[in-house]
Amino acid sequence: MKIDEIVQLKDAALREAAAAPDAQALEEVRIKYLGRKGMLPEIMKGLKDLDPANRPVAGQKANELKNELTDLVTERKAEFESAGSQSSPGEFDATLPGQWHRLGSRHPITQITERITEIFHNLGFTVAEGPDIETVYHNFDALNTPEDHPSRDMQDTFYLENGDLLRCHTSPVQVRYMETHKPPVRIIAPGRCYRRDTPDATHSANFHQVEGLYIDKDVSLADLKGDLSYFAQQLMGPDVKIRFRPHFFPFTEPSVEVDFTCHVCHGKGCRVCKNSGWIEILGAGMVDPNVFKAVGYDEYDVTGYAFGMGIERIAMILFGIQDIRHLYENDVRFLAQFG
Ligand code: FA5
Repeated sequence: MKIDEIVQLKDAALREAAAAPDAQALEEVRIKYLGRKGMLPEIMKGLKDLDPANRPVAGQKANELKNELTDLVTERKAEFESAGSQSSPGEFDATLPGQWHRLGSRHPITQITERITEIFHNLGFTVAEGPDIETVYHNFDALNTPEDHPSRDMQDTFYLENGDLLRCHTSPVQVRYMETHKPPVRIIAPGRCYRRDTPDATHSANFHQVEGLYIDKDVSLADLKGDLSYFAQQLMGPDVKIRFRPHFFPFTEPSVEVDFTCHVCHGKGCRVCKNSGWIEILGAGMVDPNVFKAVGYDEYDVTGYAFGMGIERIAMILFGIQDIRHLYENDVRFLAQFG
C-alpha cells in the first residue's frame, strides 16, 4: 500500500471511530483496523514489498494510524462507560438487575378512614363529600347553632376575608346532603376540619373527622346505640362495650358523648384511660328538628341520628401514637411503621 493510501486509511479510520454511536460500533471499528485480521496487520505485512526508500515513511504512517486510532478508541470507550451505556439508546437489556424503588406505605389517617368507611359500608352507608371552605350558613346557621355560640368566635374558627370560613367540623356535609337528597339518608362523610386550637399532644389546628347521618321514619336512639356498638366491635374487637353520656350539641337533641371501653385495660382502669376504664371517641345525637326545617324536611315525618368522630384520636388509640403531631410531621421513620 502506498504512503498516501495509508494516510487516507488513517483519516477514514479516525472518522469512523469518531462517528461510532455506541461502544459496540466503536469496537467494530477497532477490530476492522487494529484487529488480528484487520487492515493494519495487512499494511505491516505489505511493507516488505515496498521500495526500500519508502519503507521508513510508510512504517511511520502505519504507526501513526495505530497510535492515533488506539488513543481515540480508548477515549471514546471511556465516554460511553461514564454515560453508563454500553448499548445503543432505547435498547433494553432484560438481563440487567432491575432498579427497585422503596415502596411507600399508606398514612395511618388514610388507613383508619378506609377502615371506618368499610365498617359503615357493611351497614349500608355510602360516602358523601363537602367543601373545606364553607359558608357560615352551612357550618353554623343551618345546624341550629346560636348566634352567640363560642364556636362561631373568631378565636375558634378560621374566617376568610369574604365572610366564608374553613369548616370546623364535617357536620355541614349533613346539611348539604339533605338539601339535595330526599330521605331516607344513610351517609358517612370523612374530611378535613380546621380550628384555631393551639397544637399540643392531642390537638391540631387541622384534623379529620368522619360524620355519620341516618334519616328515615322511626329512627331511634336504640338504632344509634346498636350501630355504634357494631362499629366499636368491628374497629376494636368483639369485647368492646360502649356507653352514652349526656352532652350538648346545637344540632342534635338529645345529644351524647360516646365512650368505648379502654382498649388497653379492657375496662379495668389504667394510665391510658386515666383509670376510668373508658375512652371518649365521638359525639352524637338525634338530629334536631330545627335542622330538618332548615333543609326542607318534614320534621314530623322523619327522625334520624348523626355522629362525628375525630380520626386522629382513633388512630392514636389504635396504633398507640402518643402525640398527634407525629401524624403531620411526615417523618418517614414514623410513617414506615404503618406499612
Ligand atoms: C363535633 O365536631 C360535632 N360536629 C360532632 C357531632 C356530629 C356531634 C354530629 C353530634 C352529631 P366535637 O367538637 O366534640 O364535635 O369534635 C368531635 C371530635 O373531633 C372530637 O371528639 C375529637 O376527636 C375531634 N377533634 C376536635 N377538635 C380537635 C382538634 N383540635 N384536634 C384533633 N381532633 C379534634
